[in-house]
Amino acid sequence: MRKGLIAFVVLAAAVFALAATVASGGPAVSSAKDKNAKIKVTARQSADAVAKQVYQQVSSGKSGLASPGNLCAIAVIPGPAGSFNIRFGVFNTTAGNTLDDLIVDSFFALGGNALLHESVFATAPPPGGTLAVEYPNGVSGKGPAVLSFTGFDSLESVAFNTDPDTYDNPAFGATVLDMDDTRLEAVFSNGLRCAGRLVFNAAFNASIATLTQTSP
Ligand SMILES: [Ca+2]
Ligand SMILES: [Ca+2]
Repeated sequence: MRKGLIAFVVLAAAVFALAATVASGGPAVSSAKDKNAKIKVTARQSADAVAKQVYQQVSSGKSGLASPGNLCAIAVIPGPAGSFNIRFGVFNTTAGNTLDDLIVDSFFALGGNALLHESVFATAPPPGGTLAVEYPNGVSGKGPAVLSFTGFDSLESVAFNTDPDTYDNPAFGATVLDMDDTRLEAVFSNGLRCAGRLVFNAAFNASIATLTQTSP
């Protein structure tokens, strides 16, 4: 009798564990409730159009956000501040360098509490070039996103979405404002290195990072 009970408990525990494994089965299930992962095509397209407008105004120098001298790139996430559509537009503003690698690090985002990027999706490569997601690629990301490009020439752009989460909640809905203080690092041809951080700009209704030269 007692053996039977123990066998039942062990079996029940095994069934429960299996059910829990299936229920938490990776990004597909966790992202089903994640507002950063459910972005309509039309929302992405309008974000890309807004990002381009912001880029044109910021790169003209009239906004005062960037002086064209040592500006290397501009990254834009269109608002509003409470939007869950974390769609980046990144623009190469150099005079002749290709942008080869981009690192998006949100460790200081969410008011210093850190965001990690579970996935990168809906990518748009530069015209005539390629975009590769180096990390996270096929795994649930646990930190920064890393992208590499070919043919990302001056005055061209790329676009992509990420799904930012917290370290204890893989379905966390991060807003555009939560992304503030995300650091972007860009590696260009000929040894040029540039970095900048995202700050939500109410006048543009967008989060903007101006990447300026750090090396040489
Ligand atoms: Ca999320
Ligand atoms: Ca997620």
